[in-house]
Amino acid sequence: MIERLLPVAASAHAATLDAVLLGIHWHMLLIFAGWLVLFIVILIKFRHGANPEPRQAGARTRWPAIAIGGVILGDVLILTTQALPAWSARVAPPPAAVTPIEVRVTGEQFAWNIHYPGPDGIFGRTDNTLIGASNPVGIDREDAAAKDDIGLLNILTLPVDRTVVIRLTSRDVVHSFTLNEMRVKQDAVPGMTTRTWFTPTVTGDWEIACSQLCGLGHYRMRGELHIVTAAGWAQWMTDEQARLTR
Ligand SMILES: [Cu+2]
Repeated sequence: MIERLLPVAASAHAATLDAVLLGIHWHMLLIFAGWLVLFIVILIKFRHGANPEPRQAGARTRWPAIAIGGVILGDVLILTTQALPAWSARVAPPPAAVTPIEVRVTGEQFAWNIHYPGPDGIFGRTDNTLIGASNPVGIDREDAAAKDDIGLLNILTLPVDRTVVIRLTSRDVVHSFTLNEMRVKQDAVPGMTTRTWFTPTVTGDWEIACSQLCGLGHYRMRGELHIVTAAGWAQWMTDEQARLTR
């Protein structure tokens, strides 16, 4: 039921993260209900009418310690069985057996600059002095490896069922690259390259969002995420290559 409140889960690791989220919320709900019951019991049991003389001694049973111990145990269980394994899987590199597609994403106020290596899979040289309206990532077309590179503003097109590694950085301030449906959120930090990876499992058209308040235009720092079929991606690549040679 609660799953329906979340964006569609469209990546291979989404179910794991959703399970952590749900586990934490059920735990919180249990604690909330427990406190509520305790609060009502205390209101009734220790009302003035039944206790004309105040008792200074405090708790005489072990129940408070048991209850707090139970909460701590629940926290430790969620951490060790769900949260830490899920986190370590997310920060580890993708499995060595897969050949991922690599894409570079550079955040700036207020856009996402996306650099695809093209069919050769090699990122060509980039030069910041070449950055312009038609060349958002400053691809140097003189470089042999750069001839087939694709630089797009705010458009991330990827094939379904292929692992993607995103190399992230920023040109100005800290941004946060967010693909809700992929359950991906990673800071883009100037002067530093961070990595995030995922495997889309569903085709669809969604949004790239920035989850870090990064300036007055933060609200419009929005890109497009298109997850297409393998054939659709091959076609997209052909179309982009045709645009390059035109
Ligand atoms: Cu931003």
